[in-house]
Amino acid sequence: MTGIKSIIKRYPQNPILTPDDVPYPVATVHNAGIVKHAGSYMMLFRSHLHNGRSIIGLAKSDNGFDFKVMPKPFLVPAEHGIFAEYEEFGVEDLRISPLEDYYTLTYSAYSRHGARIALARTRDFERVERIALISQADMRNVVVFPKKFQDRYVRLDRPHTEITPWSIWISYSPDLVHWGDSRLIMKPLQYHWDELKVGPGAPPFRTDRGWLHIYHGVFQTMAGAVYRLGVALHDLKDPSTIIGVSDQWILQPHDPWELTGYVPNVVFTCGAVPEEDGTVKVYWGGADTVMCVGTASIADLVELCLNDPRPPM
Ligand code: BMA
Repeated sequence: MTGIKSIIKRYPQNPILTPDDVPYPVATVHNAGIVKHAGSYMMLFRSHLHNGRSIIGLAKSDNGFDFKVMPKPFLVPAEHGIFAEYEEFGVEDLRISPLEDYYTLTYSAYSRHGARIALARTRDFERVERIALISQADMRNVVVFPKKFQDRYVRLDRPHTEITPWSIWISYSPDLVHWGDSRLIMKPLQYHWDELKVGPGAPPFRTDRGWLHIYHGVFQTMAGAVYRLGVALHDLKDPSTIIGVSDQWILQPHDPWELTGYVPNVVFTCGAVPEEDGTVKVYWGGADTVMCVGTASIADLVELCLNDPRPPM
């Protein structure tokens, strides 16, 4: 039914988290950042409240498949100061990058002024400290590499513009707060599964051959947009150089909870966990309503980027 060899093997007990698993009232559970911390999988997932605005919850697991949601939300819109002004309409699609002594958290802050990116950090998934708003509007989908390159932090992001197709850019920072030297590095490809837009997905992780980045791509159909996942490989020393982008998607909506829900035909990732056995657990929101997981061989994903590439631009 998927039409291509399934690169990501879906966990048979998907979905792994639904609104019913959350001990406070929510309409959805999706687009979660995830990381392994002190032997546990920590998942920071997005939920729509019943007023249509989003907050971030925390779920924990020992095996990456069975998650328990904590009784209280992890991050809700700030009530004071500059963050309150820009988070008024909600916080969305959080990514987690282990960086030095902290986990760096990047998320979309929504307000009457548009969508922009906020950066926060946590050490223990109990206390969270907001650091800075790191973009203007209109920006979403910021992922930070889990390492510095020549003393600078590096991020991928996706500005909105009507002038060029929605594409992936790279930027650099000495301190995680001030960003610059921005360049466009990857664009949607015309008449291709990701022709409408591409955007960063999970924070990239290191492989022997390069940094592997699982991104999302969108195709417009007569029945609306379809969100799928793809994969790109970035140079180990210079992440602005893309070594290869798989021509094929690696996941498309297929299961009933991916085909219908809050937004139909969506698989959308904000997190993946590489494991020591050479596999990666990829986490995605199904139809913006539930959380799912699947497993892929890292070597297979790398091979797709190297052996079956499409041009990055
Ligand atoms: C994007 C973002 C995601 C969402 C996706 C599909 O623009 O809003 O949070 O999962 O659309 O609705």
